[in-house]
Amino acid sequence: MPEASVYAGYGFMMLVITTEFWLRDLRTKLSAHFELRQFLCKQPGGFPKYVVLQEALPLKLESVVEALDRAGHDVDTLEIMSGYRTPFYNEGLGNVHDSQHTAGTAADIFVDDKIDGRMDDLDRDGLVTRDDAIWLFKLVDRMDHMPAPLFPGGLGDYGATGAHGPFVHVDVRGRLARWRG
Ligand SMILES: [Ca+2]
Ligand SMILES: [Ca+2]
Ligand SMILES: [Zn+2]
Repeated sequence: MPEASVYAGYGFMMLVITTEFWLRDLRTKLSAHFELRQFLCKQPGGFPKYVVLQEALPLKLESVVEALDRAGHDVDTLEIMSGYRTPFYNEGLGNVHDSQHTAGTAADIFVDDKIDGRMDDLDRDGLVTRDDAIWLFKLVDRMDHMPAPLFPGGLGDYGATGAHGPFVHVDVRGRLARWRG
């Protein structure tokens, strides 16, 4: 038997993955476009690996995929730069606003259907810049402002640094929060 501990409640899951035997199981699909492995804490080092996840998060990301499709971007998934974070890892990053990640309610995402590890040119101006993160921000913002939105939450856009390209923070905290990264 693979060794893993599963704690599950209402719309909530926590996994402690203790052997490498579980690598193939990390490809388990949580929803049509997302696999379990995409949400794991990216804390460096080997096993155990951890993930805490609220069901609403992959469901919201599914609605982002749908909205992208309607906007003419047919994508297989979203790149999740950072999903769950252990409190230790999160503190090391120094991200105060991003405490949602420790609750399994947040993902830092970008669209990378033309797989090069960076955001795609969503606004089709020929460049990959912060404007593409802002384009994605506005897409999710419109979803959150629909009548009776399913998974309202926080939203922040971020420009590129030496470490990463432009991305957007999305969460399902249950109320709106907006910021510029
Ligand atoms: Ca890309
Ligand atoms: Ca662009
Ligand atoms: Zn974030």
